Amino acid sequence: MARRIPEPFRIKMVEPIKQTTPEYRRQALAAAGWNPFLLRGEDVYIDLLTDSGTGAMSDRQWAGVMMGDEAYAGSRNFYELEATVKEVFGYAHTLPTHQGRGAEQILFPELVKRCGSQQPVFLSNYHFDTTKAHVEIAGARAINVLTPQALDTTTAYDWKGDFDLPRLAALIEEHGAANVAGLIITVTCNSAGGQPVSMTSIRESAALARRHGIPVIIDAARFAENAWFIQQRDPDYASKSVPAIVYEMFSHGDMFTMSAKKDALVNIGGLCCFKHDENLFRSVQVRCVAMEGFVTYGGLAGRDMAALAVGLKEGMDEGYLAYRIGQVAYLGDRLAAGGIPIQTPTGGHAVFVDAKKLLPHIPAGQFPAHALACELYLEGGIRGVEIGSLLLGRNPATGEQEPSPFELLRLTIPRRVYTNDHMDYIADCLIDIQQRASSIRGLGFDYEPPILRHFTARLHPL
Ligand code: PLI
Repeated sequence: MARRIPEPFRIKMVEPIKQTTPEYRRQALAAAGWNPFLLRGEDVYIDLLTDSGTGAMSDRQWAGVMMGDEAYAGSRNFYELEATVKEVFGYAHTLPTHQGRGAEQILFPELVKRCGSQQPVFLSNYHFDTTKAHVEIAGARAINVLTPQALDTTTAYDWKGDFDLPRLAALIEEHGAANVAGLIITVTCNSAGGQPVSMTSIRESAALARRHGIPVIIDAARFAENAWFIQQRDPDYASKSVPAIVYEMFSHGDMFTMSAKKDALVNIGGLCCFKHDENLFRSVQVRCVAMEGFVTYGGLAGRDMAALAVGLKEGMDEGYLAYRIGQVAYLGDRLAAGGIPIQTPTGGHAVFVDAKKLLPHIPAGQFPAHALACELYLEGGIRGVEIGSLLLGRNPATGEQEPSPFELLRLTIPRRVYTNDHMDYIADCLIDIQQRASSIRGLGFDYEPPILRHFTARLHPL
């Protein structure tokens, strides 16, 4: 077995986390309506709800925080951030935003306006939930064009974040290029399991869009993890550095939106950046002032921008990335060795457990992955998140619950927060649960909100 990569840092400050008893957890979960989203964070021992804004900042980032320039306009930290964006991505124009969805809300309406179509669409390998929401709020439709290889969790494939390129070409023909407001390349592809997009898919999808005059947007939340996968898996890039691969990836885009809460290693922040297009930048700036904040802070404090500028570079450190993605892979390997079905290979930021396979006796309408999430909390105080039928919701036309193609439990690993011993504990808990899998029950609703129900629904075991 390959030697595990240990943490490339030592710990300078610790945050105690509460250890609870099974009885305490049962009461806490019942009070939360059997919905881990409604638990108090302090009742969770290991929190794997998301990798967004949950990472640990470095001493250099905290030093940056102390150097915050809180000028309303023209903060020094903005100019440092803008210079870092130019260096890392080669993009001329930078707007800070409060987080990823802040960038989406100021950019997409301008792209729709510019497209001028009555039936605008965006095409993406896969739109993240908020990305889809902002596409729809801007009056467009969000269409996913993911490689079919991603749907088969049991068969390993290196590039499960890729576009289905023939289908992308067909969709551009079908809708007419004039109706396509943008091509969104999501790196890595979160919804497919944190799976990477190959340089070939980035290059060819962007070239196809460019031939049709369609703007190319990169959803850059996990840009560094994607570049690391390219370096590891594509022999043409084995000798290139991660920063060089990042630069090349972004050379294929016209603009990017970024939730900096992931690979840029900050607790809050986002970016909306443009390679050349000054006109578009100017019109998005106007929206930024109205919705996010003045153009040199966009909803962030000066100190947040300082930490972000440092984090953009730290997130590309190859020693860190080898450990980071190695830790996720280690958890996946331990689970797979214990017989737990997972999406293979593991992605950059999370392990996705296939609850449809682990709990085949629970039908989609009784939410097997959510039942597994509850059981994992009861077992070990660990909080994961369901990506399945509960998240999918009902068909708005028929009101029927339709089964989701996936019933997954996402175990999302925050960056630089938990040790490899924590990974062993998570694996041990899930392997113990597997012994009693057939006794786990599905859930029914006590309260079902009409939209985005997974956040606030209240349920009970059947
Ligand atoms: O949560 P925001 O607003 O900073 O970012 C939205 C967002 C955009 N794109 C992608 C690929 C995301 O993964 C994303 C947020 N992801 C969250 C919150 C997650 O838990 O995966």
